[in-house]
Amino acid sequence: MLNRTDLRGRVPSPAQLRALLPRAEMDVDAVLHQVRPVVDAVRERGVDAVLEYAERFDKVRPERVRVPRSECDRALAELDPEVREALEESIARARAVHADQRRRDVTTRVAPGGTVTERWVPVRRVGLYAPGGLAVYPSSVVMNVVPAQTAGVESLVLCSPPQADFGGLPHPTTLAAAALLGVDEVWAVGGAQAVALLAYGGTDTDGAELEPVDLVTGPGNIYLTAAKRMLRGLIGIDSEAGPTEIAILADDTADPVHVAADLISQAEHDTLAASVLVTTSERLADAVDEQLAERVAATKHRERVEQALRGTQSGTVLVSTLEEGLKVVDAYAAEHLEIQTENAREVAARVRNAGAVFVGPYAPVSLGDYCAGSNHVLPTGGFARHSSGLSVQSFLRGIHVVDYDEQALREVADKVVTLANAEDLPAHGEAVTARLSKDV
Ligand code: HSO
Ligand code: ZN
Repeated sequence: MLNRTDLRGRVPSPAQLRALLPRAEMDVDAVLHQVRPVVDAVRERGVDAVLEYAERFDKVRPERVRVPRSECDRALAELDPEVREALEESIARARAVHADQRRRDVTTRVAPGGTVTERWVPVRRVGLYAPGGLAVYPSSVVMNVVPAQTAGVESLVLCSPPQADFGGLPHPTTLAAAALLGVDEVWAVGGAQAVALLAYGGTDTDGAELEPVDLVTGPGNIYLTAAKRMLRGLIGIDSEAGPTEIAILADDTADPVHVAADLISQAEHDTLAASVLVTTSERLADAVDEQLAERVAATKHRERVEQALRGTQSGTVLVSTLEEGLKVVDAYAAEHLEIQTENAREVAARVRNAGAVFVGPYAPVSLGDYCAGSNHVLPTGGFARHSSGLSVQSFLRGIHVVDYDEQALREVADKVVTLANAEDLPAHGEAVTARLSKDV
């Protein structure tokens, strides 16, 4: 069922491997020209433009864009109690993990009287985006809100598209998740308009103000991504999210049922999703193919899954050794990487590039999607080679605070002057000597 590439005994260079394991194409630049007029209109006409686009794209024109707090409370009261309990578990675990990961300020005494402190300061105001329509992901609301709150972001606003089926409000599960998390500013706006409104701010039909934000995070469609790319600089953004990916490094100790189930689980997201098996065992590869045929036939989103698994972005790679397998998965740099091998922990410790690593037979990616405590907003498209997933860190800036007294400055003054002169920037040196004119 999966395309097969046999690299046994001939694993090529990382660059060649990347060509052998192509990503699905998502050409954000190609839609920039469609998104620019939307961004310009929201900048010039604010909420009026937002409402026009709601009519055009979401097929509903809400009376106002800001969602009253009472609507979030109502959505929470009406939420299925089992879903509520599961969301609460997800939130509690994510909070525990993220709280431990908040960095502490560090002060280094460089010389007597001279210190540099790295002070971690939260971004003041953040806009979080939750997609609507087909993709209603309360779990992604959790994964964006929890690290922001843990970082100490004091002002959070959630945007999600208005839904015709819900009277122009965002999806009720999204509203309920916001209420559970204690986010009380929610606006019903989607797509590129949402990013523009968050960046420029605006005034609602009833006079409510949306104050511009400093940073926007959260997944969305290609138009939202294009708006983020366009407005980056005026606002900060998280990394651009592409279609989801799972890679599994497995040997013949892996259970083909687990492997197949996990490959299907992420293929369920999107026809462009990538499911990649890297294995030392041809026997396992065959057994996984058999399992896939059986399970895909019975899965709810069969067509989508089939298309994703048959796409050139998915496949099986045969390797001779786990060593070679590690080279392949490192070159690929998957969003999610499962290690289903003997001594999985040791193998996992040797992975260099992955958004998140799932170790052994009892850590499927879907555990991480909802309830492991880890974050599920992870780098796709090979970005794991240079970037991390969303974390508390994404909402903090490290500010270096330089604190030297006279003696400490005096001691290093000649070095500063020398370097300043070497760069032909003598005024830099003079800023030091002017303070120490007595005897430098
Ligand atoms: N696997 C997705 C996250 C998600 N899964 C949300 C289910 N809901 C990207 O990491
Ligand atoms: Zn998922």
